[in-house]
Amino acid sequence: MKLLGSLRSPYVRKALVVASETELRGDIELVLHSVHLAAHEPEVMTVNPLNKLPTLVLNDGRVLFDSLVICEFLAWKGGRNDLMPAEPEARFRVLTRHALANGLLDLAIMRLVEAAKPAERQWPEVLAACDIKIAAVLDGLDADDDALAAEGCTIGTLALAVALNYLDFRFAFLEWRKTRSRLGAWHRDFTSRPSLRDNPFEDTSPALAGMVR
Ligand SMILES: N[C@@H](CCC(=O)N[C@@H](CS)C(=O)NCC(=O)O)C(=O)O
Repeated sequence: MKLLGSLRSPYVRKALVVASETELRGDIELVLHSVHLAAHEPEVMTVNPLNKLPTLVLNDGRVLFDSLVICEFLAWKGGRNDLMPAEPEARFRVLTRHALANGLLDLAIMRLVEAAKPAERQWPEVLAACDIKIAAVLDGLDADDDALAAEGCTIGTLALAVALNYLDFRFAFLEWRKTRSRLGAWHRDFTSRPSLRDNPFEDTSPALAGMVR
């Protein structure tokens, strides 16, 4: 299988982490691409007209996206039903946890893109609204740490661990742990998993350095 990806994309990292959890990482060739909302990458577009990473190309040519679909596929292929349970109550809980984590990532990326614009074209209301929503997500999770601990390791909690790591990677200035010690403690324990340690973010692109805030 080929995974079209980038080591600075949190959605790609989530797929790689799930690949490690399911012991399928060795079956995946990571093909690096650089994509941007304001451009398109012909090689990615050939298999995914949305131009999005991650995109998984199976050995028989079938193509899977987006990251949740890829994660579900890997959990199924790796026989890890616990990562995405079939029982409806557990399944909807995991899917909702995943939606919250992916929504947090969407807010972080939106903020990154807005902040990277020349100052005269930035929309300060968007930046402020992103900060309010990101804080609300984090406060809610901090208050709900018992449920988080009870969930164990699922596609939802793996996605959340990656999303919090992404805040550390791009938004260290937010210091999200400062007022959220319970969420911080959950994240510290959870990120000792080898799947998370073995698939770090990497960014060698100097062009992006200015996009951090
Ligand atoms: N909902 C998608 C989001 C993926 C996504 O937006 N990836 C970014 C990289 S971090 C991308 O490919 N952007 C290129 C573009 O929007 O053209 C998923 O979960 O896979």
